[in-house]
Amino acid sequence: MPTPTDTPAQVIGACPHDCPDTCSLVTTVAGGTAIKVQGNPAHTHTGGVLCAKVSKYTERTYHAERVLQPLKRSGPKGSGRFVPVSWDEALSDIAARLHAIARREPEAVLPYSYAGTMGLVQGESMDRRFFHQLGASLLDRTICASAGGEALAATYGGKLGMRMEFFAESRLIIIWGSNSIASNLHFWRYAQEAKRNGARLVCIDPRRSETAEKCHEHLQLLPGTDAALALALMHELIANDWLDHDYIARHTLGWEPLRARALQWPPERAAQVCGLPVEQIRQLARDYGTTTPAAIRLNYGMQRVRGGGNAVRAIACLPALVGAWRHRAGGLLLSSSGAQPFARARLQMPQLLGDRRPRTINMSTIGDALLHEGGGRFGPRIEAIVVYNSNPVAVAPESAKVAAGFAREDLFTVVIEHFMTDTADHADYVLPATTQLEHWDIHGSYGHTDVLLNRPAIAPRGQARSNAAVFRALAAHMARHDAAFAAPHFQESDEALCRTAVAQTAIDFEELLQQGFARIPLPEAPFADGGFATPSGKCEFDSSALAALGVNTVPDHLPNHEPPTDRHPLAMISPPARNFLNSSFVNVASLQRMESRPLLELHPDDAAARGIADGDRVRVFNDRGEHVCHASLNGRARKGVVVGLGIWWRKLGENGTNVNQLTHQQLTDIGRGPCFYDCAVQVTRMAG
Ligand SMILES: Nc1nc2c(c(=O)[nH]1)N[C@H]1C(S)=C(S)[C@@H](COP(=O)(O)OP(=O)(O)OC[C@H]3O[C@@H](n4cnc5c(=O)[nH]c(N)nc54)[C@H](O)[C@@H]3O)O[C@H]1N2
Ligand SMILES: Nc1nc2c(c(=O)[nH]1)N[C@H]1C(S)=C(S)[C@@H](COP(=O)(O)OP(=O)(O)OC[C@H]3O[C@@H](n4cnc5c(=O)[nH]c(N)nc54)[C@H](O)[C@@H]3O)O[C@H]1N2
Ligand code: SF4
Ligand SMILES: [Mo]
Repeated sequence: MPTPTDTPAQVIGACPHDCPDTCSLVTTVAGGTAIKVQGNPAHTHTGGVLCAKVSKYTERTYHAERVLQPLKRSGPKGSGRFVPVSWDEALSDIAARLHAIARREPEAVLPYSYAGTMGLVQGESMDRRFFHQLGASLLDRTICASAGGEALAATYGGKLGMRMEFFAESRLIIIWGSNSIASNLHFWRYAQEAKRNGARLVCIDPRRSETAEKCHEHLQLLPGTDAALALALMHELIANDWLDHDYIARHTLGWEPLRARALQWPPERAAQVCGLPVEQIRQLARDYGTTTPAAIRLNYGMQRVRGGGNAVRAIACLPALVGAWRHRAGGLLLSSSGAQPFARARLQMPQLLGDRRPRTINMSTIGDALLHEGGGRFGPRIEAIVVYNSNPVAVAPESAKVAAGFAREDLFTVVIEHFMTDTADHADYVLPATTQLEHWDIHGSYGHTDVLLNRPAIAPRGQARSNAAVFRALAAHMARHDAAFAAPHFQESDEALCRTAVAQTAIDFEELLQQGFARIPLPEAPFADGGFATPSGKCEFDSSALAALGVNTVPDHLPNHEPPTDRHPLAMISPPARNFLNSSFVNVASLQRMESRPLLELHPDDAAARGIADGDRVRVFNDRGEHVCHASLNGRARKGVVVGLGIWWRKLGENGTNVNQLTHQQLTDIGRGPCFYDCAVQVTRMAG
């Protein structure tokens, strides 16, 4: 840790946010205060550039509303009334409460965390050890990527794909279900380089996003119809024999059934389902079948629908059909996280469970789980929940139920946070967490393939503690009730945990200490000569692993759970706003100003049919609830689809809701994921 000094020092860190770019940060510190956070020019993928959000990281860190001391609830649940208490008082009481529940029914305790920080130490180390020792319920962390992730694993054997940097050499780039400019800015820089070298850029997205408008071609399809489009592309590849027969024969499994499936999808049929001009589909097939190298940047935006897993599988088959994998600038990238070398089991210590096998709760149905809906399916009622790195009351689907669950007076709730989020408002105890400038951590990426170290740049603000420090201290208090918590693995420091994460891997910790990042040694073209990590060693068009799960083994188009109806005739998607990171940064004034207020983008025809003008107050509703916001006729929404940009805090919404008031808890075909973009609504104009 740097000692306070008047000479500015520069500390190398890593961006902690749930973003595929995992930038290397340089924080300038003077007199113990962080002055500014910039992109590290020495790190190739960062290239000295940060997004607008993290450029404001000091504004977030020194925010006047940071929680800087432990707080105890003093009013009714959800009232947001708290009084300060000492760490010792808070932790003694929390340990006693958790112990009392756990000695009777350990599964009644539930940890709830996601990717507020992606760091291994602050995200999945001491916390996991603590809950494993307790025997608490396990959490199925499905809220973002599990449909696509498991679909990709069924097809390729893991979350692997093209290296991000080689997109710069591609001749055709299909950006599929991703607003790269908003959510993957450093990939967009490579795509721009390719464009300058003559590459064609195509975007597939129901919304005319910032990215779509900068591509040569935009296929503005209906949400949840990507598999139909992919199958029609295959149909055309077959019909015109734009196939790499040698690659198919040597490196794929199940070509005959996939071929039969694709032949059921002539472009005319897909055009109807997708709401696209048939010629646009034919043109894309021609481009894809005749351009080498061709690359697909698939992202998680398109898998938040019922058939999201099948859609990812259908798209993931395309590169093998044309042999795109033969070239390092060809293939597909959804996630590169499978390349991370970390010793996760050494951090999380699942062996602390012993022979206990706790039930697993799906985080995407936390509303039902807390309300104990589904009865026996969930087992014992959840009596205590410990939330960190997540804001479920704002981000989980069907939030009326999530909020009602968190409002249960009999639920003991601990929230470790930077701010009084919608979730923290419902806590019994709020514990102050450090930000990335204040703690150690180590990071992999799901976009590029480097490992980064985050060094603390400043001392913790107020009484804030890192997540790992909180769980160390909690374990020490638990040890008064249960000696198992006195074991040395509950005392490992944050810096030591960083070393444990890369112990016995190809990553040299000294290199990380010196320059802040290190490269994972990897082949340039992962599947040039096959070598898929599937059971067959091939790209599995037909997946035996899925057969065991009762899922169709050859990808197909599955219609949405909620197709539009007469009562709810508009499909709603709710992708992230550019200047927020999920529900993080929503309270940073300069960024909030850029996003103005909760908006619903509508197509001018859909607006006119409802007498709605730009800026009007509107009521968006379905049978689950209503959300009040303002109409935006900015030309981004297609007919029949509305876009509610996320994810505002509920308490900042006009009627105390956000878009998740409207979303439902049904799950994806593969991976048990949420279906945020598979949602039907109606919209009306409101007075005033
Ligand atoms: N600025 C910013 N960056 C972020 C985030 C953020 O909140 N803000 N969130 C981060 C996180 S957690 C994640 S998971 C990633 C997500 O990264 P991406 O998956 O790239 O997500 P988005 O940028 O939301 O892009 C999703 C796009 O998919 C479109 N879409 C919606 N439904 C469909 C569909 O059915 N088919 C197709 N083809 N497209 C569809 C949306 O209109 C949107 O433009 O981004 C990360 N980066
Ligand atoms: N309608 C709709 N809903 C969505 C989505 C959507 O596109 N549409 N996107 C979904 C996706 S992709 C995702 S990934 C989820 C994201 O959901 P979450 O993972 O819950 O992400 P955030 O909303 O950013 O909340 C993270 C919280 O962690 C806190 N935090 C950050 N760092 C630390 C730390 O070091 N310690 C502690 N204790 N806390 C910390 C932050 O202050 C923040 O409040 O939301 C999902 N919800
Ligand atoms: S949010 Fe993404 S683009 Fe922004 S600094 Fe972090 S890693 Fe880089
Ligand atoms: Mo996500």
